[in-house]
Parts: sequence; C-alpha cells; structure tokens
Amino acid sequence: MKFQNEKPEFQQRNTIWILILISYEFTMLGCAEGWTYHSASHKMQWENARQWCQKHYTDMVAIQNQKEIDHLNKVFPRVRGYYWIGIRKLNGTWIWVGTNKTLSQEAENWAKGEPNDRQNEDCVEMYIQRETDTGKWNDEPCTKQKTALCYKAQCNQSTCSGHGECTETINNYTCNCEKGFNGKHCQNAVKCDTLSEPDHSIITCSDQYGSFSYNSTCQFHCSEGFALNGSSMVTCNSSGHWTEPIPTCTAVKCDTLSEPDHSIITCSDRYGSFIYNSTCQFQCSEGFALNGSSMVTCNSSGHWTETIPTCTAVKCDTLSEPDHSIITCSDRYGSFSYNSTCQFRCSEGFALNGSSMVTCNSSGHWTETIPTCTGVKFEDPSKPSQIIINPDKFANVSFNSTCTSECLEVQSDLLDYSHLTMAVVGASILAVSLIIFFLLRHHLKKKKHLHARLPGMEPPDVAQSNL
Ligand SMILES: [Ca+2]
Repeated sequence: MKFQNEKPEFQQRNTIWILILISYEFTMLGCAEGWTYHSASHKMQWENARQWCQKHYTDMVAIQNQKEIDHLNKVFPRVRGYYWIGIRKLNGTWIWVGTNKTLSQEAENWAKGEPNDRQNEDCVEMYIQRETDTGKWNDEPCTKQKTALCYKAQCNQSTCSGHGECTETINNYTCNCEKGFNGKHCQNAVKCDTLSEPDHSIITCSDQYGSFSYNSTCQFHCSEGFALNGSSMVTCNSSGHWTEPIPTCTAVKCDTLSEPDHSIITCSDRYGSFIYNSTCQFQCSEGFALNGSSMVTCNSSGHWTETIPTCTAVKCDTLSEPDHSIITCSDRYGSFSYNSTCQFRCSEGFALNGSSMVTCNSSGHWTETIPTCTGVKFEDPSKPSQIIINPDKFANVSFNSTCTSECLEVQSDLLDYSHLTMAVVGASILAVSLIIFFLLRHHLKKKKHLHARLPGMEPPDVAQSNL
C-alpha cells in the first residue's frame, strides 16, 4: 500500500519538474514583448549553441551595456559551466557575432585575469550568479559544453505596423511613429472629425488608412441649384485636422425683385428669398395690364426664367378733336390711359351733343360716348332779324354755312310769320288813325260852340264843319 501511495507522489514531482524545465526554456525569462532573453535547457558547444539560438530565437546574446549585464545576471540562474554569449575571436580579434563588429575596449567586461587564452580559448562565457566576477566574461575553448544564452528581438517590419521605427530595449521596445500615426504599434492612423454631408451636398472620400483618417481626402459637390462656399477638397493632415474649413452649399441667388409700379409680387420661396426654385407671381393693380409673363422662377444658374414683367396703364381709344371742338385732357398715367379725363368744349356757334367729360376706365373704355359739336343757329342774310331754331330740320346747316337755294326754300315757309307781322302793323296804324280822327272832330265841335256864344265872330267853314 505504501508503494502504491508513493507512486502518485513521484509522478507529481516528475510532472512539476518537467513543467519547470519547459517554463525555464520558454517562459521564465521570456517577456511577452521587447528584447527578450532565453536559455537552453541543455548544454552544447558554442557553435551548436549559436545555431540553437538562431533556430529558436534571434541569435546568441550580444551584450550592449551594463544595464543589460545586470539584467541577465539577475534574471538567469547559476548553471554549471555557465552560459555561452555571442562574442568570438576571429583572426585574433574579438567580434560580436550578431553584428560582426569588433568589441571595443570600452565595452569589454572581462573577469579578472581574462581573457587568458590558455587552450585556444576563442569563445566567451558569462558568469551568471557566480560568487566572484559575477556577470563578467571569460574566454573558453569553443568545444566546451555550456548553456546557450539567446535573445529574441521583437522589432521587425510589422512591429510598428510599418508606420514607425522600432527601438529595442530590455524586455521592451518602442515604436517611434511616423507623422499621422499613433498607438503602441503605430497601428492607428490619426483621425479627423467625422464629416457628415452638409445639406444639398455630396461628399466623396478617398481613404488611405480608414474613414476620415490621416491622408483621407474628401471632395464636396453641391446639388443642382446650390453653390459651394469654400474649398471643394479637404485632406486630413497628420495632426488630425482637415486642411481646409468644411465648405457649405448655399442656394444660388437670383437678382432681388422689387415690386414694379402698380404691381404686387407674391413669391413662394423654398430655400429663401429670391434663390433657387423661388417662384414669383406678378399681379397688376386695377387699371393696369401686365406686359410679359406673370410668373418667373429662379433657375439653377441664378437667373429668372422670364424677363421681369411690367404693369402699364390700360389704354383707351385715342381721341382726336372732333370738328369745331377743343379737348382738354388731364392724364394721370399717360395719354388716353386709365384715369385720363377729357373735357370737350365746342367752338363758338356750336353746341355740344353728349357729355362734356369722359374718363378712361379700368377696362380701357371711355365712360361716356364721345360728344360732337354741331351748328345750332344761323341768320337769314336777307332778314337778319329772323332767328330760326329747328335743329332737326337743319341738321346739315351749321354755323357759318352758306345759304343755298335750299335755305331760301326753307325761308318761304317762314313767310307766314312776316304776313302776320304786317297785318298786326296795319291794324295798329288803322287804330292810331281812328283815334286821331276822333280827337280832331271833338276839337272842331268845341270851337263852333264857342263862336255861337261870341257875336262878331265868323261862323266856321261849312266844309270843315262837315268833317
Ligand atoms: Ca579564460
């Protein structure tokens, strides 16, 4: 039973030992990143040790400075026979095998009394964890069996993502990133602000290292009817800023419209006053007519689609002065136009037929029929005292007309009036004669009676007395 109990214990110890060995070789000194150091778990001649290092890591350790020596001396355990390092004598000169450079005097780190070169000691071991001269070097024959001490460089072409310079340090490395990149491995391109498409614009970007990142180039195009304000192309620079201010697209502008006289403009603006797609309608005031299109639209080139119309006063028929008349007009908006008022006056001897005043209305018509002037009286040249008024009959006879036979014929009709006049005159003369006769007779009678009463006076004449 005891034996059986001991077996698992033995197996456990063995397993732990194997684990230790594995960890010793690969992970004890290995760091996740950087210039790391590794040793083999078995001993080899120098040449084999180097090959082993080159196979599993980068190369045999090349001591660069005291800090590195201290690090190795601190980290690795003491092993029998110590460790091979990457220095070898070739043609009498100590050479760093990794770089093929000669070991400088300043870099020498020999233990006391070394290199003594007792038996073709052309290879170098490093004392690690030794009581004396720890960390120092000793020349040894290359055929001796020692532990390989290797290093692994972390820097390679992809370490800094191809955008930085890799610098090895103990257990670490540093990427010095190129402009426009950041991150431990220079894996991130510098970012610029994300661009969102401004209204009425289209952005087309060309990205070298990701959206809106270093060296991204974006071009802006405006929609139809919109114009670009600013640079049409921006690039993300290495500082994470766009090289130009982000442009904007604004609607193309047409000329500002002012209301023409006697008109009203009504505009429908989608993007603002008098800009692309604005539509304006023109309406004239009463009495005015539109000349041109009643509607104009601002096109994508910034021009109105039609010529801006005008409103002009409605016209009435032109008036010419009728015969024997004088027209006096008062025009507000132009000759014989809306609201023009004309007054008619007839020449001497003529009378107006119709309204003396007409006005041009908003429909372009005169408010009244245009009047006429006609002759209304004339005198018979042979009978100046006779005045004839009969417009109907003498429609064609006017002032200053010359009388013709027709006139005379007409006069014959007027004889009735002259005969009547003559009769009245005759009657008047007869009446006056009678009055005188009676007055004379009365006077004679009175004289006769006076003589009869006074003797000596002759009696009046018998003939006279018969009167
Ligand atoms: Ca020696």
